[in-house]
Amino acid sequence: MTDKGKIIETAHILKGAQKLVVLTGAGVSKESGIPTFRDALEGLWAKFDPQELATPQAFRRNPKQVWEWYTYRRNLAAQAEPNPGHIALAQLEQYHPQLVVITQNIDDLHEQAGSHDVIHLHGKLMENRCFKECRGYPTIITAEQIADDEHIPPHCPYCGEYVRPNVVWFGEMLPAAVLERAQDLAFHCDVMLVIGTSGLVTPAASLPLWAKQQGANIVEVNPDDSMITRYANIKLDGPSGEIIPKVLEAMSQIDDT
Ligand code: BV8
Repeated sequence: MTDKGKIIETAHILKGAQKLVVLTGAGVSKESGIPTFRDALEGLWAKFDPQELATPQAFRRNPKQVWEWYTYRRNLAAQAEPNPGHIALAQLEQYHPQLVVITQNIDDLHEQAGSHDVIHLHGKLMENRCFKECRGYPTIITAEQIADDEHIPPHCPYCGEYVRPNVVWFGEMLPAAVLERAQDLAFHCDVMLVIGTSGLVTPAASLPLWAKQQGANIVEVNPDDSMITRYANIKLDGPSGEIIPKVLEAMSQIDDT
């Protein structure tokens, strides 16, 4: 099937979905200038392997290095704008007002683009919490609370321990309520649109598989193949910033009469 044919078929599938769910990974933010993890292993972060640094062990071993890595990523994210892929995903809400975007990303570009219900499986880059959870999980520490703290990383204003980014590191459990909601959506959707993920990290990568196993239609958008490609019903090859707007355009051309 031609790319144009796949775009039109995808438009019909998304428009006709009863319960559409979206799952995104780092690829959806690449055209906003935020390197993906795959890039990171070769690219900007070549000297920092995310799987090494994004762990509680790395933070215990070298809290300053880990904190500064997140500061670098926060500065990147602060300069990033939602790209046409994020914006088109938000426009999907005109057809599916209750649309949920489940993301592995810790940036807030989906929210900035206008998506109203975003589940962050792996936390939020711009939030911080006490490393020791001194007031329960999560003990959120606001920017104001540490504004005058010169330490790197800053110290928890309640207990004096280190402050850490409010993200899920490798080897850490995802917040139970977050994972339960994402799983419930995967178990009950009839279409899952999977964008910009290599499908390597679990349990996030299991969501499209669970959706497939309960009969959902899996539509994947990715310039490369991923762990999801082998069971996707449709694979749209290309960058999401190009592909998703084309799908939205095709949806608007569908005559509902
Ligand atoms: C857990 C937040 C229970 C932090 C992230 C052995 C020992 C210990 C653990 C494990 C183990 N084996 C497996 C595990 C479990 C582990 C895991 O999956 N490891 C992997 C590496 C094998 N998972 C966990 O630890 C999770 N917790 O399982 O708890 C447990 C506990 C203890 C022990 C066992 C189990 C927690 C995982 C969460 C980690 N935190 N992020 C931070 O960001 O700093 S993960 C992080 O990496 C991202 O959030 C994301 O999930 C992942 C990167 O994946 P992608 O988003 O897919 O990005 P990637 O770069 O890989 O791919 C980009 C894609 O985009 C590519 O396909 C590319 O082609 C495409 N693309 C490129 N350009 C575009 C594009 N697509 C569209 N448009 C474009 N323009």
